[in-house]
Amino acid sequence: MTSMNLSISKKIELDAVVVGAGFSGLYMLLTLREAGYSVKAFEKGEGVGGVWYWNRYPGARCDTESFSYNYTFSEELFQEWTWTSRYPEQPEILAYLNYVADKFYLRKDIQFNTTIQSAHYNERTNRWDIQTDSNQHISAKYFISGVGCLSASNLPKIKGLDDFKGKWYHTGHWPHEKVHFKGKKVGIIGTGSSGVQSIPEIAKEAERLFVFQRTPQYVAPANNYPYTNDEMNRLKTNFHLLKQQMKSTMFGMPNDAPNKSALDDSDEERQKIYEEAWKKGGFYLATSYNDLLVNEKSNETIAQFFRGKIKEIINNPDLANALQPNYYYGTKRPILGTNFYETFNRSNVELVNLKETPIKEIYDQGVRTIKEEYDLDILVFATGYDGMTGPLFKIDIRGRDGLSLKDKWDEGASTRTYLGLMTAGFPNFFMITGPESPSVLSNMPLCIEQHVDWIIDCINYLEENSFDVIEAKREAEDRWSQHCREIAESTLYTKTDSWYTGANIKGKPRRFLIYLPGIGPYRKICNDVANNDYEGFHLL
Ligand code: N01
Repeated sequence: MTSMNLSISKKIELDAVVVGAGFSGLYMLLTLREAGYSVKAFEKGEGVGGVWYWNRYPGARCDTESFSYNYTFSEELFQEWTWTSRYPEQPEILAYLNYVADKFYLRKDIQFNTTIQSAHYNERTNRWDIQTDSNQHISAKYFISGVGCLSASNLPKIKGLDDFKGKWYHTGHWPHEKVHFKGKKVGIIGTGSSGVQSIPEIAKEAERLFVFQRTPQYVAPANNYPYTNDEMNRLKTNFHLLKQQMKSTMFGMPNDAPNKSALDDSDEERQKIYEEAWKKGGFYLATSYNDLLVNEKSNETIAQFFRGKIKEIINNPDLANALQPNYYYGTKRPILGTNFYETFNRSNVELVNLKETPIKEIYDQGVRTIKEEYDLDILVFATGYDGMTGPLFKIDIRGRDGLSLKDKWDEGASTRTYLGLMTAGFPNFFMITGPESPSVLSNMPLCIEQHVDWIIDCINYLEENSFDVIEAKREAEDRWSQHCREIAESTLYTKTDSWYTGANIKGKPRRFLIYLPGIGPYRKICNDVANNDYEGFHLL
């Protein structure tokens, strides 16, 4: 192992560099340090938190239930932390991650306000040469990405934004100070998870709110509520059981979808199940049956259920029609909301249907569609992210022969990884929740823990057996990528334009980059690979 040398020159020698101080970076840093390696995490923000540091928009909260949206590696930590409600708000998650950073003394090994600009593999030394924006040069044996899947924001190139005289914000880079909407005319573009959460909150304050909607969405009620002490105590008492259940399911939640098709039930039975799930709120609707995402007819049953609910909630029939979704339910990320549809009944809220009247441009006073001008004081972009590969491409990562990750993955639709953990030609470079891992379709903290545990075991194995290098074999990654693709193509996911497929980013190769069977089955595959002397990897 090498020792840290921060003071003598700008060249720092480390065993490992971790990018980011969100859920991934914090836990990776902790495990590496506890195993005795010299390691430093580099974080662009001023504090820990990753996406939860940046996403401070009104209404921002997680839609995974609190008790499962946390680390499970430490029972002590689980017992110490008390969540206040079913879905944690952004400030509460940020407070949790700060608590974790303090509890495990992580800050001393994190350099904040620092962006990793490049990481180049040096074939002569078998190490990564890493450069930061504060002109530091670091040499590390292991380069580990904890950049997350949704940290590269997508600001659509709409003509005229520079001319806009009002203020504009992207939900993914919200200011730290409160944005005041009172008395303001506000426009918001986008009705994905971020838009759906912020629209009702902004509407409560703004004088007028114009919602620019391109695709109507299926929004299930979150049904948030405060936890009682009894409920929290019950969850804490059941820590081991919960952890065991979460580790084995597809989504990393304590319960899975029942082994039943939506078409097995009569219309009445199905309606009853959907009604109950709607009342419970959360992802219960999405997991009502096991074939909603593979069978068009089953999917249509739940799509119709949503359309009926929207008609019940919305007072104006034309408006209800404009809010009717018509893509396959669940093939864009299922959305949970609180009073989302109800907000359109407010007199200060207007839906602008971009399917009928697309945005032409932004002008100095607001947004111009092909039909009308909307004068605005504030414009909010809830327009999402260049998912999965976007955050990695922000760093100039180069492997063998100087090949950049971007060039390797961008040519055609050729993003290829082995297990979503590594990619051929980039030795000792690990990705936490990388493309082609279960990531965003399973419970993220749980996926992160699984990846980090696998990576630390792998590094220990390499060190104990005096290997300099681990690298994915090309045939192994070809097989894995094809396996991921075949599974995706047997579902309805690939039939819809979404950030899952990269279709939201102009010019991005269309490719579904998530391992669909989920974290439970994936964990077993990764363990088998490791137990089989890291089958599919070169160890040199
Ligand atoms: O982004 P999105 P998001 N003109 O890509 C529209 C996670 N997350 O930030 O559907 C007009 O989902 C776009 O329209 P369309 C979660 O995984 C979680 O909301 O492409 N509209 C869409 O309506 C989520 O899936 C939480 O037609 C344009 C919206 O912008 C992911 O982050 C909270 C446009 C983008 O929706 C991303 O969610 C927040 C244009 N040029 C986020 N470009 C929770 O845990 C884009 N749009 C609750």
